[in-house]
Amino acid sequence: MSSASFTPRVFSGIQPSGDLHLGNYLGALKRFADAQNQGIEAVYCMVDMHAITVWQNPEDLRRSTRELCAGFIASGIDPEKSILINQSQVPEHAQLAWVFNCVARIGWMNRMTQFKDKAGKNAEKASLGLYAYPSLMAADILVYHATHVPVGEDQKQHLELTRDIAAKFNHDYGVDFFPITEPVIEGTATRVMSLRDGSKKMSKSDPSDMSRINMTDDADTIAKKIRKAKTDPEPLPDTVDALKDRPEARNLVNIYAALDNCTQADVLATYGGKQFGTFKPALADLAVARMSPITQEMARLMDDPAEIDRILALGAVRAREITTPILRQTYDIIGMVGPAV
Ligand code: AQP
Repeated sequence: MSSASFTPRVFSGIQPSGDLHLGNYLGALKRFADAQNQGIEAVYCMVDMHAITVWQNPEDLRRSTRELCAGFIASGIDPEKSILINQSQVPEHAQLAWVFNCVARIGWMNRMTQFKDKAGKNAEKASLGLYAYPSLMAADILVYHATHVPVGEDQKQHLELTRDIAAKFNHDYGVDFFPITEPVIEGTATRVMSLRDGSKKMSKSDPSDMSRINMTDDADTIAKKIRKAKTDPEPLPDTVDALKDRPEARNLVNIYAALDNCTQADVLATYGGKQFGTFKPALADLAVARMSPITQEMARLMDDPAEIDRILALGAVRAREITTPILRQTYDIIGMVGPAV
């Protein structure tokens, strides 16, 4: 069964595993906020159980989870309209993940490039959780019967696996129970690249802080990072096509377009033929103008962690109204004895 026969519902998650950066904002948070008034129920999740697939200092995990919640709200997600949760407060995610561990095949997991990238040459020493991560991600989505998942391009392979797991479950048990989820990967910033290397995505775990703009950076830091961003010696071209083999230039143009809600062509209509000495200060001003109010609001929200905890606890109650019956029905389909559904 495609997702078309299910009530539309959006789910997406972000790991509280370090500082939020511009890639998370443009590839995820901003798009969630932009979509909020479309009248579709949405669940946004701080995926703390994914975060612990690599070791986290407990105090840092607590702080990052609250800061991420502050980041969602400061970016424009209204916790009254959308459901905001941290994953560990909704135990059905982990319970369904176990079922999916028994549906997914080891060969499927072996193809996941994120595991290969993160585990590197030391795969034998990686946690079992890091390996099984995509199965938990499938459960995160399908425990809500979510039909649409807005994400950055890096998550495409995991979403294909989610579809495979849903299809195999439905096939194995002869049901049309889980939707075949649609990834929503659109806009000019589905893959924001490192400011130091246009071939690598901007990432929390990059050892160089200069490679990313953090959502907690102040105006001077943002301006400095953009000034020092790697570029080539040519002026900006007049056409989008001419950016093809210029990854660093393309990245800065994409960032400008995403921050300004316009297209790459619009940016080049203004800056085509101009040197980076002109473009970078304009980009820095735009980035500061867009990010500073969010950074300030995050700091204000972080002054009241009890309020953040209250929002997450309320979100979990609302989430479980959806997840409890879906898990119960799943158990019933696979033959586990329990209350009648
Ligand atoms: N560079 C990016 N460009 C566009 N979107 C991005 N996302 C992440 N990086 C970029 C999107 O942000 C959402 C949450 O990501 P996450 O934190 O759960 O995933 P991640 O891939 O682990 O983020 P990082 O920063 O890359 O962390 P590390 O360094 O730990 O791997 C997702 O929608 C993701 O697509």
